[in-house]
Amino acid sequence: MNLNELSAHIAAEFQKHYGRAPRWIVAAPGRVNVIGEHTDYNDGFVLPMAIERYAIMAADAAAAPGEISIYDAHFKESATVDVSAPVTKGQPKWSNYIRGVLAGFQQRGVKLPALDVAFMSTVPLGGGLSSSAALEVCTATLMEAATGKTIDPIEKALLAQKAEHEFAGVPCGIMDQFISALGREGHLLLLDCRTRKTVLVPMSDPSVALLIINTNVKHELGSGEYAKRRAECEEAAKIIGVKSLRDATPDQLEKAKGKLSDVVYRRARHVIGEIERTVHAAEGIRQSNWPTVGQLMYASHAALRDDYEVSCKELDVVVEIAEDIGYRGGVYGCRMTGGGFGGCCVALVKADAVDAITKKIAADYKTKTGIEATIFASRPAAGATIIKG
Ligand code: GAF
Repeated sequence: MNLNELSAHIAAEFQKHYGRAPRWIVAAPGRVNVIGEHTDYNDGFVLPMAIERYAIMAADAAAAPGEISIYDAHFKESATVDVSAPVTKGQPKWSNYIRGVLAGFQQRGVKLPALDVAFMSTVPLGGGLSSSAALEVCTATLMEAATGKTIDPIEKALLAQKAEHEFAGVPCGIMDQFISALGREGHLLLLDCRTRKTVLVPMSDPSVALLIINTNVKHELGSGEYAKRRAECEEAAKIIGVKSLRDATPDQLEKAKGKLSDVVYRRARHVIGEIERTVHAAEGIRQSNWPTVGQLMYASHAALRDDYEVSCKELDVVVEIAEDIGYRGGVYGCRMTGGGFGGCCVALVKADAVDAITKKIAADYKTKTGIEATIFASRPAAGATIIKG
């Protein structure tokens, strides 16, 4: 479903559930990170793009005061949030992404209006494409629409990130919420996670496409491995004697090697290398130097697999298939994307080979793992928008 169809769909669902038309419709996209993985919480660079998959909400003012009712139109499940008092965590679990954002608005001194809301999402859940950030940024955008108070997109992204930290328990960096709030059609976003400065990188060469390959192995970042990686990076920075790994050079890392455990050394080696790869890849994209960008993607995957240890068998299988198809078959590069431990790969491919590559990856992946992959292409989409209201 494209955004227009999705918008009509959620309006119809709202009408069916609440018996009237919605006054506001808002959406926020998921993302795919082209390169720059596990660098955001190390003050490094990331290079994501918003994808044509969205969390979308339709809403109207509610009759019952002090309450926001939320209807999940896909899973046919509802949640009610009491907004007459400070919003706290609650059930069902998915409502916490929304609750966290509502709490953030309250902390900014905003009196929350009573609302009836219907929502759905076309961002695959647990697929490493930031379904949670899309839901958080979508909620924040709805609050802007319903209160008439716009907030700066960077503030909005930070508010959504805080919700993820405090209500979902994932100590994530700023990448996912930033790209969902600030994405621009036709562009990747080179984000300096230290200064929060963003540079739009055009991605409009019609000869290439980005393919997203979902292994359909669900990833779960709340399980503790993500937080462990973050702590290992902090340990490395402390021992090397820098504020964060952004400030460490490969030389400094080698000098400190004797003082670092093997694991912490390898974590740092990934991060330091990945920050450099990301800056080079952005340059490569600007110059349409696709073979170079592709090689950087493969190198990123190898480091995430061997040094950072956040890949999994199925992600590795996808990358191996892509490497086998190779440049002659139209694949420039491929890597896991997002937090890892399952989820998606992203491949940079020749546009005229998309169909053949999709068929080949799907067939070989099924043979090797017994799992059906879901594969789709996406152009760089716009960030969060108010569609109606
Ligand atoms: C997850 C996090 F939410 C991001 O902040 C980022 O760290 C990413 O994993 C890894 O690059 O998506």
